[in-house]
Amino acid sequence: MLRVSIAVAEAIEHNQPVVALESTLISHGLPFPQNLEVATALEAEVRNNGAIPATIGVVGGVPTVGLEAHELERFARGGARKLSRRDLAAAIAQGADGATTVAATMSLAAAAGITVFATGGIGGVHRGADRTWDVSGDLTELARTQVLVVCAGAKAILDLPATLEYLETLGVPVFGLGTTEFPAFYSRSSGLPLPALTDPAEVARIWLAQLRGSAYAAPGGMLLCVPPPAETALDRDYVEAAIVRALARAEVAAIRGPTVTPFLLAAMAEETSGESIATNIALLRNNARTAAVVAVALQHQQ
Ligand code: PSU
Ligand code: MN
Repeated sequence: MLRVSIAVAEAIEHNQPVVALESTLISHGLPFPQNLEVATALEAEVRNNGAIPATIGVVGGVPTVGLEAHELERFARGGARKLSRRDLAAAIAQGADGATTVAATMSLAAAAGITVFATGGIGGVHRGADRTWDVSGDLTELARTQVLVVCAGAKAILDLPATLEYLETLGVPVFGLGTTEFPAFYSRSSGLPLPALTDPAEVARIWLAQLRGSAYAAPGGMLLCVPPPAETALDRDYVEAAIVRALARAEVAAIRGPTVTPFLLAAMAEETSGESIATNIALLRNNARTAAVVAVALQHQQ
């Protein structure tokens, strides 16, 4: 069973632009109460740019597309599991609250008929993955599920060149909007080149071609990378030094599996005296705005 809120169901039925939003960044990516403010702000950004927001999560075992305000608060206060695709079945069967990652959000968005989704940074290939095999399920989901993901690249705590290589192997198209480089989440540049687009209408045209071509040539999703806003973006060398310290802490604490990303995000906040959180929030808002603009352009072309 999939519960779709009335507002979202009506928008889908009337072919209005809808933007999916994830809930892991609320429950496991940012501290309370900023996370609740952000959850509400992202929905407002989507609305103010002409689309309907659909924040996705599993509420008491029910996969839900379009969380209500009191549910956003419940997720922000903590206690929800972190659900990637493989965790959905257990959360449903056990009646649990679960915050969905990019992978799980994509699969529920697609099930509801939503094809545009905004997040912060996707999961990817972790540094040291040649030892740990830690590669986010977000990448495999992008290969099989038809959702356009708008992000600020992959989180900089990851191995960015390896993440791009992996996306190429999986056949996932990756573009920069207003940039010729893969953004590094907290910083605007990574030195890794991307094909650049400048116009959201062009993004929509390419995404539509991928959607329509899925039957014969191009199944799966697409990644649109938007650099973090210049005002809050952090210097690359400064971020890199903080990442090295955060990774060392994760190593000492022997963090493994799904807790790695939340641990590193919290450690980054400490290592940058909270600056990483301000950047994270600014880029999330920017991505929500961009996704709404693309969703509107997509609707005009359909
Ligand atoms: N982007 C953010 N904050 C987050 C995440 C992304 O700005 O907390 C989450 C996303 O939900 C992403 C997840 O799917 O981290 C990746 O986790 P993992 O590496 O364990 O797959
Ligand atoms: Mn992982």
